Amino acid sequence: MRKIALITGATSGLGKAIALRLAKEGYDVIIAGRRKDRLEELEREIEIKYESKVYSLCFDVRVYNEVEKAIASLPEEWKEIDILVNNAGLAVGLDPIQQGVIDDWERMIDTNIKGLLYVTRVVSPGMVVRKSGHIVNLGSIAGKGVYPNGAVYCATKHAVDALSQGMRMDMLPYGIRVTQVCPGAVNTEFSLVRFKGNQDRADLVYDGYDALTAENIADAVFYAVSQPPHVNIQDMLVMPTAQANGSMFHKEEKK
Ligand code: NDP
Ligand code: 8X3
Repeated sequence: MRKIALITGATSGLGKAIALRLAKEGYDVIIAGRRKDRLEELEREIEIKYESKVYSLCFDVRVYNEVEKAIASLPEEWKEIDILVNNAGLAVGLDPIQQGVIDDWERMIDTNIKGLLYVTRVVSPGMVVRKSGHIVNLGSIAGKGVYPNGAVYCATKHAVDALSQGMRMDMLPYGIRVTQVCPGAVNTEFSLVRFKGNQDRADLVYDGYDALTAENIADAVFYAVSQPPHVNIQDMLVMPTAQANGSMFHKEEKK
């Protein structure tokens, strides 16, 4: 039977890997993000590699009207979304609270909390009517603990943890599964965004150990969505072997 997955933040990193993996596994995928050129590129890649159908939606998850308009614009044959992967998100800055940059805080809160809520608010009523669906939220190790200078990002991911639990309760009568996937460090554009384009500083985050790859997390998402209907993987914490928690890493000295 045909299954449709909507993946937010599909222009990079985890979202792109998840879209490719789900397309490879036979899901038709709706890929979303703000960068149109990257959506077009991914659309072409999926069309060349896989038989699955692909549809792009370009919108900013922080703007409710844009979210509503984009989802409403889906052609009839794309409207019944089976799987929503709430992946779009970011960290901006790494500062103590007393020096925090207000605009950084707003970008994180608006994207990671409000954006996830907006997309869920628009997509979930259809799942409720059909009494079926699966929502996968990208949490983080930052939602399980806190590390210095990261309080606001960590707070947004703690919110994702709480929202995942709440969604599970509210959608329980409708058989909708809610999974939270919480990665440790994954080598994507995440740190480049956090450090506002400073590539050297971003590279240091992944230096001296094997960080996770986006494909490792796509594996985890596929594992969750491919379980039989009576099985819900509620929460997955996936860490690099060399990372114990949000702030403890075992890094090898550079030779
Ligand atoms: P990337 O920076 O590589 O990708 C982030 C994606 O989010 C991009 O596709 C970007 O698309 C999208 N995005 C950001 N802001 C918006 C917005 N306002 N509207 C729509 N889309 C947006 O980072 P990752 O792939 O690493 O991050 C994906 C998720 O995984 C995030 O939620 C992150 O918090 C989480 N995570 C990441 C970890 C890591 O170490 N990398 C670890 C734990 C969790 P575009 O710019 O085109 O809009
Ligand atoms: C991203 C991982 O450790 O930078 O959520 O918070 S971390």
